Amino acid sequence: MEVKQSVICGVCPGSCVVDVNLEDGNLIDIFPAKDEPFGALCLRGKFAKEILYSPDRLKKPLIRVDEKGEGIFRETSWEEALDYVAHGFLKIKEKYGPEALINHSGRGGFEASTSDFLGIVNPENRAVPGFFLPLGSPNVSSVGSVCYNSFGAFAPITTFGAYGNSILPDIANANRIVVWGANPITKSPQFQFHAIQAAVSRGAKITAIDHFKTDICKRAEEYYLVRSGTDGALALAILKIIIEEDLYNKEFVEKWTEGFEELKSYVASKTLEEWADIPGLDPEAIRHLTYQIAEEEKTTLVMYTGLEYSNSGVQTIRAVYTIWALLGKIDIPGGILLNSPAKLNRVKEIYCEKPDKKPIGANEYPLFCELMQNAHFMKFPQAVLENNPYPVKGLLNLGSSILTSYPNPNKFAKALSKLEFFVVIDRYFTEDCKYADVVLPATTYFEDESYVVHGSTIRKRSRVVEPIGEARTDIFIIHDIAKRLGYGENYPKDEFELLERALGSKELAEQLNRDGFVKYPVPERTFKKYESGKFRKDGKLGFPTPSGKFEIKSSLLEEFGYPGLPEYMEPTESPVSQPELAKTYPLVLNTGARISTTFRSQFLNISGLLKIQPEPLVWINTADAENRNIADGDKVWVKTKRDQVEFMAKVTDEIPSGEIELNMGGGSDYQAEAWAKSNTNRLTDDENCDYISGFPIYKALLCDVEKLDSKKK
Ligand SMILES: Nc1nc2c(c(=O)[nH]1)N[C@H]1C(S)=C(S)[C@@H](COP(=O)(O)OP(=O)(O)OC[C@H]3O[C@@H](n4cnc5c(=O)[nH]c(N)nc54)[C@H](O)[C@@H]3O)O[C@H]1N2
Ligand SMILES: Nc1nc2c(c(=O)[nH]1)N[C@H]1C(S)=C(S)[C@@H](COP(=O)(O)OP(=O)(O)OC[C@H]3O[C@@H](n4cnc5c(=O)[nH]c(N)nc54)[C@H](O)[C@@H]3O)O[C@H]1N2
Ligand code: SF4
Ligand SMILES: [Mo]
Repeated sequence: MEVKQSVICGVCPGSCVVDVNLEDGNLIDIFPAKDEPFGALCLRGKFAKEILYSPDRLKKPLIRVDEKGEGIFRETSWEEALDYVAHGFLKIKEKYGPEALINHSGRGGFEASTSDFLGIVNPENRAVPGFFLPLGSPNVSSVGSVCYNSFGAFAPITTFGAYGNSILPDIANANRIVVWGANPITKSPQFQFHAIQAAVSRGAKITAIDHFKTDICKRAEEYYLVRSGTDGALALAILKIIIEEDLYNKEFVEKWTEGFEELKSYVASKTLEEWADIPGLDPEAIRHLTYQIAEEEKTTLVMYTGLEYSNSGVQTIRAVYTIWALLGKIDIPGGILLNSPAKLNRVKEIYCEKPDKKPIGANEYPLFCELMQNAHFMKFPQAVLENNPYPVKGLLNLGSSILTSYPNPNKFAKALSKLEFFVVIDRYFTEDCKYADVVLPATTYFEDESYVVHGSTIRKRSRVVEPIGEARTDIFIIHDIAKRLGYGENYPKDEFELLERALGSKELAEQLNRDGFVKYPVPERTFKKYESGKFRKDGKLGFPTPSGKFEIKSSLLEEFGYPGLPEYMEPTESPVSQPELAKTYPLVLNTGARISTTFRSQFLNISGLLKIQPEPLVWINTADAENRNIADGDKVWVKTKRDQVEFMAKVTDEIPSGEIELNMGGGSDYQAEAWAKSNTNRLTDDENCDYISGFPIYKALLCDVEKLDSKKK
C-alpha cells in the first residue's frame, strides 16, 4: 500500500487537503490531512472511492445515432468526436451567424483552470471572455444566471460599488455572527464553518435567520424563522427601528451614505406592526434582534443564496447590507470587511473584439448582461423556441445539468431538442445528454494535474490516479475544440503550459512544481478604507460608486429604470398576493436548501450516500401533515399549479406551519430511481423571476401536499 499525504480531494472544486491510501495505483482510503489549514473531508469526500470508480462514469466520447431525446449513441475516438464538434459549430456559424452559438457552464466548471480560462463567476477573473467570442458570438453564459450573482454582484455593486468577493465577514474578530439565508454547515467546503466554530469556541454567539430550523439554527443562541421570500420586509422593519429609535451611526450615515432621508420616508410608510406582519414575526422580537445587532459593536454578517430567490431578491440583500451601513459596522474589526481583492496578476487576459450583437437576455435583464458580461441563460428557451432576440442553434454545455437545475425543465428540454447542434462535457450521462449530438467524458480532479487557489496561496494539484477510461481534463478538451475552431492558443494545450499560464510565468510554474505551492504577499489589513482612499482604484476617499458613498439609493439601479431604494416587493405567487390561488395551494414552497449527501444533482447514484438519504424529502409541519392525513415516511405528491411530483414526507416541527422545504437535484435517469423520477423544478416557473437579476423564484411559490396512497412504504 502506498500512502500519499497532503494531496487535494478531487471530488469537487472545494479542494480540501487530504491523505490517501493507494493500492496498485487505485484509491483505497481517504482522510482529512492533519495540521493543514485547508485539511478537511466532507461527507461526500468520504465516499471518494465510490464516486471515482462509479460504473456510471462516462468513459469514451459518444456521438448520437438516433433521434434527439432517445439517447442512443455510439462510442467513438476523441479525434473523430472533436472534429465532429468543430464541424458542427462552424456549420451553425456559417448558416445563422456567430450569435447563434452559446456556451454554458455550471457547478462542474469550477475547477481552477476551467474557471480561470473558461470563466464562470466573475467577469474580472476570466482570461477569455466567452468560448465563442473569437468567432463573434456575445453569448457566454453560466449557472451565474441562477446562482450567486444577486448576492455576489448586483447587491454589493449597487451599494458598496464592488463585487461580493471584496465584501467579507470578519468572523475571526466578531462577537456576534448573524447568519442570514445561508447554512455554512452544509455548504462545502466547510472552511467558513470552521472559522465560525473557532469564533464560537472563544465565546462568539450566532443569530440565524431562515425559513426553517436548519443545522446552523440549532447551533445559534437565537434564531428567527420568516415566511419564505419576505426578508426584505424584515430588513426594512429593522431599518425603521434603527432610524426611528436613533440607533444609527450619525457620522457614517452623514459622511458615507447616499439616500438616507429617502429611506427614512420609505420605512415610515408602514408601521412597525405592518412591516413585522409580512415575515410573520412579533414586532418585539424584531426590536430585540435589532438592538442585539446594534449594541454589539463586533457583529458580522454571513449571507449566501437564501435571499436570492424572491421577486425582490437583489433589493432584499441591499436592505440587509444597509443595516450594517447605518450602524457603521463597515470595515471595522468584527464587522463587514472591505477587501480590495489582491489582483495576483496571474492569468493574462486575452483581448477579443466586442461583437455588435447584444447577448440573449440583454433586453429583459440589461443590468445582468452589463455587470456579468454574460448572456442570461434563463432566456435560452425563448431564443431557441421563438428566435427572440435572434435564433440560437448551437450549445456547448460544460459541467451543468440544465434539466435538473433550471425551472420548468419541460421548456428547457424542448429548447434542447430544437437545437441543431448540442455538445455536453460531463462525468455522467445526464438528462441533458439525451438531447446532445456529442457527449464528451470529463475526469474527476483526482485524475488531473492542475492547481488550486487557497486564498493567496496557489497549490499544486497532483494526479492521484490515472484517468478512468478515456476521460480527459476539461480545459484540454476546451483547448482541442478551440484549436479546431481556429483559436487554440487562447487555452493552455497541456499540463506544462497550464501551470505557466495560470501563474503568469515560467519561473513561478517551476517554483510550484518544485515546492508544491506559491505564496503571494498578503496586503496588511487596514480598516475604514473609505477614510483613506484604499477602497477605490483611483485612490479617492469613499466607495467606488458613482456618488463615492455607500448607496442606500442606487444611481446605477435608477439609471437602468429600477427603484433606487431597497424597496420590498411581495412574492408574486404568495398567500398575500394570490389569496384565490392560495385556497388550492395554501403552503409556501421553498426548494433546494443544501443537504450533505448531495451537491445539487450530483451523487444521487452513489449507494453509500444514498443509504444515508435514500429518497428526496419534503419537510412539512406536524399540524399541516395531520390535516392532510400524512405520516412521517409517507409517499406524497407535492403540487403546484404547474405540475405534481412525488416525494417522501418528513413530518417535523422544525419547519413552521404553512412552509414547505423540498430537496432538489433529481430528474436524471442515471440517478437512483426515487430521485430520477422527482424533478423538483417541474414545480417551479421559468417566467417568475426577480425583476432585476432575472433569477428564478426557487424559494417563494405556492403548493399543496397530498398523500399518494394510504400504505406506509
Ligand atoms: N429548485 C431549485 N433549483 C436550483 C437550486 C435550488 O436551490 N432550487 N439551486 C440552483 C443553484 S444555486 C445552482 S448553482 C444550480 C446548479 O446547477 P448545475 O451547475 O447544473 O449543478 P449540478 O447539478 O451540480 O450539475 C453539475 C454537472 O456537472 C458535472 N460535473 C461535475 N464535475 C465536473 C467536472 O469537473 N467537469 C465536467 N465537465 N462536469 C462535471 C456533474 O456530473 C453534473 O452533471 O442549480 C440551481 N437550481
Ligand atoms: N453539500 C452541498 N454543498 C453545497 C451545495 C450542495 O448542493 N450540497 N451547493 C453549492 C451551491 S450551488 C451553492 S450556491 C452554495 C450555497 O450555499 P448556501 O446559500 O449557504 O446554501 P444553503 O445551505 O441552501 O443555505 C441557504 C439557506 O437559506 C435558507 N432560505 C431559503 N429561503 C429563505 C428565505 O426566504 N429567507 C431566509 N432567511 N432564508 C431562506 C435555506 O433554508 C438555507 O438554510 O452551496 C454550495 N455547497
Ligand atoms: S468539499 Fe469537495 S473537495 Fe472538500 S472533501 Fe468534500 S468533496 Fe472533497
Ligand atoms: Mo449555486
